[in-house]
Amino acid sequence: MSGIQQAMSLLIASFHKYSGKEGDKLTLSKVELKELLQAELGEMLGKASDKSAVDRIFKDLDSNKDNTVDFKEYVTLVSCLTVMCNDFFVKK
Ligand SMILES: [Ca+2]
Repeated sequence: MSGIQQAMSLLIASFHKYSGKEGDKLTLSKVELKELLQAELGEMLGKASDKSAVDRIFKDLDSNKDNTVDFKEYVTLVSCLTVMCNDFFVKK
Protein backbone atom coordinates (compact mmCIF):
# COMPACT_ATOMS: atom_id res chain seq x y z
CA MET A 1 0.00 0.00 0.00
CA SER A 2 1.15 3.54 -0.68
CA GLY A 3 1.63 6.02 2.14
CA ILE A 4 -1.67 7.76 1.44
CA GLN A 5 -3.55 4.46 1.27
CA GLN A 6 -2.01 3.46 4.59
CA ALA A 7 -3.03 6.79 6.10
CA MET A 8 -6.59 6.32 4.81
CA SER A 9 -6.92 2.83 6.24
CA LEU A 10 -5.51 4.00 9.57
CA LEU A 11 -8.02 6.87 9.65
CA ILE A 12 -10.87 4.42 9.03
CA ALA A 13 -9.62 1.90 11.59
CA SER A 14 -9.07 4.62 14.22
CA PHE A 15 -12.62 5.91 13.79
CA HIS A 16 -14.17 2.45 14.21
CA LYS A 17 -12.01 1.65 17.20
CA TYR A 18 -13.91 4.36 19.11
CA SER A 19 -17.26 4.50 17.30
CA GLY A 20 -17.95 0.84 18.15
CA LYS A 21 -17.79 1.35 21.91
CA GLU A 22 -21.37 2.41 22.64
CA GLY A 23 -24.63 3.21 20.87
CA ASP A 24 -24.50 3.48 17.08
CA LYS A 25 -21.41 1.65 15.88
CA LEU A 26 -21.00 3.97 12.91
CA THR A 27 -20.94 7.28 14.75
CA LEU A 28 -19.04 8.83 17.66
CA SER A 29 -20.93 9.86 20.77
CA LYS A 30 -19.50 12.70 22.82
CA VAL A 31 -17.89 10.19 25.19
CA GLU A 32 -16.32 8.30 22.28
CA LEU A 33 -15.10 11.53 20.68
CA LYS A 34 -13.49 12.55 23.96
CA GLU A 35 -11.69 9.20 24.19
CA LEU A 36 -10.49 9.51 20.61
CA LEU A 37 -9.25 13.08 21.13
CA GLN A 38 -7.42 12.17 24.31
CA ALA A 39 -5.89 8.92 23.11
CA GLU A 40 -5.08 9.85 19.53
CA LEU A 41 -4.67 13.62 19.47
CA GLY A 42 -3.91 14.47 23.09
CA GLU A 43 -0.49 15.96 22.53
CA MET A 44 -1.72 17.98 19.55
CA LEU A 45 -4.90 19.37 21.05
CA GLY A 46 -3.54 19.89 24.54
CA LYS A 47 -6.51 21.03 26.56
CA ALA A 48 -9.03 18.87 24.67
CA SER A 49 -9.32 16.97 27.92
CA ASP A 50 -11.28 19.72 29.61
CA LYS A 51 -15.00 19.34 29.32
CA SER A 52 -15.89 22.67 27.73
CA ALA A 53 -13.27 22.13 25.02
CA VAL A 54 -14.69 18.70 24.21
CA ASP A 55 -18.22 20.15 24.16
CA ARG A 56 -17.12 22.88 21.77
CA ILE A 57 -15.25 20.53 19.43
CA PHE A 58 -18.21 18.13 19.42
CA LYS A 59 -20.64 20.94 18.61
CA ASP A 60 -18.41 22.30 15.85
CA LEU A 61 -17.93 18.89 14.27
CA ASP A 62 -21.57 17.82 14.41
CA SER A 63 -22.47 19.83 11.34
CA ASN A 64 -25.81 18.08 10.71
CA LYS A 65 -26.77 18.53 14.40
CA ASP A 66 -27.83 14.92 14.99
CA ASN A 67 -25.84 14.82 18.24
CA THR A 68 -23.29 12.31 16.96
CA VAL A 69 -20.10 12.67 14.95
CA ASP A 70 -20.22 10.51 11.85
CA PHE A 71 -17.28 9.50 9.70
CA LYS A 72 -17.58 12.49 7.39
CA GLU A 73 -17.63 14.91 10.30
CA TYR A 74 -14.61 13.16 11.85
CA VAL A 75 -12.66 13.40 8.59
CA THR A 76 -13.32 17.15 8.63
CA LEU A 77 -11.51 17.39 11.96
CA VAL A 78 -8.59 15.32 10.72
CA SER A 79 -8.27 17.29 7.49
CA CYS A 80 -8.41 20.65 9.32
CA LEU A 81 -5.67 19.50 11.68
CA THR A 82 -3.64 18.21 8.74
CA VAL A 83 -3.91 21.59 7.00
CA MET A 84 -2.81 23.31 10.21
CA CYS A 85 0.20 20.98 10.50
CA ASN A 86 1.15 21.60 6.90
CA ASP A 87 0.92 25.38 7.39
CA PHE A 88 3.11 25.05 10.46
CA PHE A 89 5.84 23.12 8.64
CA VAL A 90 5.69 25.23 5.51
CA LYS A 91 6.09 28.48 7.46
CA LYS A 92 8.89 27.13 9.61
CA1 LIG B 1 -23.55 14.51 13.12
